Amino acid sequence: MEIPDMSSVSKYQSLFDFEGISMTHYLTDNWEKVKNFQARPDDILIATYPKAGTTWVSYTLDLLYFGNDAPERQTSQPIYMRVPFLESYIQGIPSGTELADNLPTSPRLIKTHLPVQLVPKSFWEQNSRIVYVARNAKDNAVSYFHFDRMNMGEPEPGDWNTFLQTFIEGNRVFGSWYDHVNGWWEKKQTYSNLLYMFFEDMVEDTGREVARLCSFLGLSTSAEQKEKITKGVQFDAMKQNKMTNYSTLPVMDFKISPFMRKGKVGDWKSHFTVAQNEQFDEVYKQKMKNATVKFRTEI
Ligand code: PPS
Repeated sequence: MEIPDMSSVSKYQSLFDFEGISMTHYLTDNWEKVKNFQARPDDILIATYPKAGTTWVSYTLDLLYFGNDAPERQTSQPIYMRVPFLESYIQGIPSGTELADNLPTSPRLIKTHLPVQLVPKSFWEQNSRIVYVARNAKDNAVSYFHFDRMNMGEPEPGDWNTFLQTFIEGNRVFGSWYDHVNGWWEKKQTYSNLLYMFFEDMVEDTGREVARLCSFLGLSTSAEQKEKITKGVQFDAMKQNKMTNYSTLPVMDFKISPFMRKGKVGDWKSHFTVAQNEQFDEVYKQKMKNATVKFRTEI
């Protein structure tokens, strides 16, 4: 595959308020097309707050649907081309809407990090299936910090403490983690074609979660196939796999941090100081006081 030229992508993107959410231009400059995107009834939207397990679930779904197709798909097409990032509009690769419009597959697998209220309305009108993945706030924050260090299209994170404070304030790209996970959780109460998954469950028992996905999607994948897929989507396998580890996307500097970094539950313990943890827990209690969604910070 051709390595995209992304040399003009700049780290010095400032965040601005977009419909009440902190965003950068790379994610809003194509907004008319995103807003008017035509979803199809068989589309599957993979929605997450950034760094919650998007790539993991995207690749799992890709294997479930297309794992037995022409081998070139698995060997020469990176995951970000197979599963377009809907709102992405970044130099060097086609926009998310363009890629999605031109996907030859059925179903189309489409990725988004949008909070629920900004999802193009055609997904709801078409009753498309949606898989939402959530990850506990502490690990999510740590993963996001390292991503903002290594991704030249993301705003500077500053040091860990500076990053953490902006994360708590909801001032990172795609806004507040708290609003994101709660907004999607509430949607699940009224929209039955939404499966709400947790990163921690995937780590605890990937095979069980693959089976859950199959049952939600009405797939009659054989036990043997499910087992093969469960193996293929393990952290080490995906880290080695050039098509899933993002090493083909030059906007990321793996010398700073790899995309497939640790893939663990509880890595926050090696980042949070005692004081940061106490402050975080205090704010969490406040922000999540009316929330019914529950997270595990260790398994
Ligand atoms: S992105 O940029 O928002 O699309 O990133 P996303 O894919 O949502 O999240 C990246 C984190 O998910 C981890 N990951 C995995 N963990 C365990 N097993 C598998 N197979 C796996 N695939 C991706 C990845 O390592 C990032 O988490 P951290 O904690 O940084 O390692």
